[in-house]
Amino acid sequence: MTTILVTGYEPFGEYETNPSRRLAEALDGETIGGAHVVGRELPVVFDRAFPALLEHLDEHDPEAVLSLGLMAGTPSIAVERIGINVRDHGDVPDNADQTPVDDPVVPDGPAAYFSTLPVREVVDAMTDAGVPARLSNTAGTHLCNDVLYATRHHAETNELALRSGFVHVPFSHEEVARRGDHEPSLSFEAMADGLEAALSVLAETA
Ligand code: PCA
Repeated sequence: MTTILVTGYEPFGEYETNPSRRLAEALDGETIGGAHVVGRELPVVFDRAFPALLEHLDEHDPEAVLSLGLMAGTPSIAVERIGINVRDHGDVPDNADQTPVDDPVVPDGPAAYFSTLPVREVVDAMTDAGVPARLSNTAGTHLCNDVLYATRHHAETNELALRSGFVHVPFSHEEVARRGDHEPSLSFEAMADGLEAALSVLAETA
């Protein structure tokens, strides 16, 4: 059976929750489109996130990796097209208080890697399922970009068939309501439906 690894992140910065972690938890153990889904959490620490992902790759040997992260402020699910070789905390230190500026993810690595997931089909599957989604051309320079780039670098340099990519999600309604702020949000159920549609595409194209 095909295995797909889904990763989400622990909370970071000013936020006490991270919907990507809850989504990875909710998807863990599901069978979608005939594929077995393994959902795991990654630390929001520059030197630890990809090594943690690598351990999950070694343990589960997935055919594809769909990594998830929070993009506060996005009104829809953002399917990332590209990861760049830049590590920059912006104004948000990681959870080990590291604050890299203009560093590479991989010294002397290529400038960028495209996601190898069928990104446009994934967006279409989400919107067909009634879930707001779009293609995004920048995953930023924080941990989300880091893992997108580092996973591709690992697959390319080791000539692995592993497909991988990244999806940013907004907050869920409950998280915004609990904090009492006005960030854009989607229902948790809608985000889970969108990811299920995405995983069906990945299972079909495995
Ligand atoms: N979002 C951040 C890092 C962890 C997360 O969930 C990002 O967009 O890079």
